[in-house]
Amino acid sequence: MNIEKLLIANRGEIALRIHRACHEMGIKTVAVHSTADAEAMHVRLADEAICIGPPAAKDSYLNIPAIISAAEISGADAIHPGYGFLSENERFAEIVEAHDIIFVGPKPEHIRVMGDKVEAKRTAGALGLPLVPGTDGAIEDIAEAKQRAREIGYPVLVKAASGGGGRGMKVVPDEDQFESLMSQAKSEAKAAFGDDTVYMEKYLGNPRHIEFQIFGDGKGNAIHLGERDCSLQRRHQKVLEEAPSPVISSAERARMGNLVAKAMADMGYRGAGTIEFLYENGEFYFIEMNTRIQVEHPVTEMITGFDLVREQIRIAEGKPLSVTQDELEFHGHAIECRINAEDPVTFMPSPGKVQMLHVPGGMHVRVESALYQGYTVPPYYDSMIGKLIVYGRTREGCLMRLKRALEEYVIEGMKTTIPLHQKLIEDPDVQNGDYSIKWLEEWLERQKVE
Ligand code: MV4
Repeated sequence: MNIEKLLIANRGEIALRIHRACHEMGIKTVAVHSTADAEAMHVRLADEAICIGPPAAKDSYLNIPAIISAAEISGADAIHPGYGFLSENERFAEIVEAHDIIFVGPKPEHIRVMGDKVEAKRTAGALGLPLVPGTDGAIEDIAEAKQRAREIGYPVLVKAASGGGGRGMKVVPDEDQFESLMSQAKSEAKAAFGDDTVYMEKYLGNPRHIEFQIFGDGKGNAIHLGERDCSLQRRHQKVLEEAPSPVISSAERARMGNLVAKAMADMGYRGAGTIEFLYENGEFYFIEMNTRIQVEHPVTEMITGFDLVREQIRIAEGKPLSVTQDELEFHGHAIECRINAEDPVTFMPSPGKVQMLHVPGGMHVRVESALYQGYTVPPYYDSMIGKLIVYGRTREGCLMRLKRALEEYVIEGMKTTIPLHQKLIEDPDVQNGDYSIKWLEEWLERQKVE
C-alpha cells in the first residue's frame, strides 16, 4: 500500500535525510524528538512534531511505547528507524508490525538472525559466503575449542555472540592464556549483553574492512550496489569511508557482489543491508551483517546514482526493486568524511552553539547535516554533526575536490574534526589508498610525537 505519513524514529542528519526522501515522494512526515531536540531542523521541516520524552535515549529514542503512541496519535502508516537506536531491535520491528504499521526495514526474523553473531555466521556459511576459520558455532567445550585453536593457529579471537561493532572481543595470543581469557570474555559478555555465549575465530592480523551494500525486495530478488572501504576507523568508529575500495578490482567486485546478492535473494531478505567482510591477502572473510541503512550510505549513492532511502520506502510499500543488477552502473569515486563536534586532537566532545556556519558547495559536493546558524548541538547524543561526501570521476580528482571542500567548510562555536580530515587526506598512504584497519590509530599515535 502507499505510505501517506511516515514517522521518523531518529534524530540528527539521518532524520533529515529520511524527511527529505519522504517529501520528495509526497509522503507526510512525523518527527518524534526529545526535549533536547525540539529545535532540530527535521523537527522544524516535518509536517508534525511530537515530543516523546526527556533527553536520555532510554527515555526517548529508545522508548518503544512512546514511539508507538506517537505513531497511533499521528496516524502514521509507517515508521523508519534510521540507524542506531531501535534500527536493529527486532522486538521493536515486531511491535510496529503488530500495530499494523509498516516497519521500513528487514523482516524482524532477519534482524534477529543477524543480531546473534553465531547465528549470523552459521547463516552466512550456509548461504555460501566465505567465513573466517574458527569454531562451528558457539564454544561449548573448552578442550574442543583449544583443539580447534591449535588447528587454526594462534592468535585467535574470542567474540561474544551478542556483541558486534567491536564490543565483546578478546585476542588470545597463545594456548597458555586460552582458558583465562576465554572466561574473561564470557564474564564481560554476560555483564555487557546478558548473554555469555562466545565463539572463536582465527585473528586476522592486518585486514581491511570492506562491506557490500545489498538491497532485497523480500520476495526472492536482491541486488548488490558494490562495496565500501571503511578501514579508517578509530576505536571502532568510522572516520572516513570510500567507494569503491582502492584495492578491489571490478572482477572481484562482480564476483563478491553476485555472491552476496544471491545469498540475500535466497534468504528472501527485505530492504537495505550491509554485509561486512575482512579482506586480507586477496581473500574475503564474512564477519557481520548490518540490517539497517548505514551512516556511510551516501558514498554508494554517489557512484551509483541510486537513492537508498527512497528505495527503502518503496520496498516497504511492497513495490519491486527500481533497478535490475544489469541496469545498475558504477561510475567514479566517492569519499565521506564524518564531521564530529570533537577536539580534532584529543577527540573530547565539544558540543556548543553554531555561531557561524558556511558549508562547501560546487560540483559533486554533498553535505548531509542538520546544523544551522544558531543551532545548539546537544551534549546527550553521538558527536557526529554532519558528513561531507565528495564525488570525482577518479579517486585523485575526488581527493582534490575533498581537500577544496574541507577548506571551505566553516563551523564556528565548537571544535570539529575538520582539521583532522584535512591532515589525514594529505598523508601519502591515504593518497595511495594504502591502509588497513590498524593504520589510523597508528597514524594518530605518530601525530602525537611529531
Ligand atoms: C576481527 C578482526 C580480526 N580477526 N575478526 C571489530 C568489530 C567487528 N566488526 C569485528 N571486528 C574485528 N573482527 C577476526 N577474526 C578484527 C576486527 C577489528 C576491526 C574490524 C573492522 C574494522 C575495524 C576493526 C578494528 C578493530 C578490530
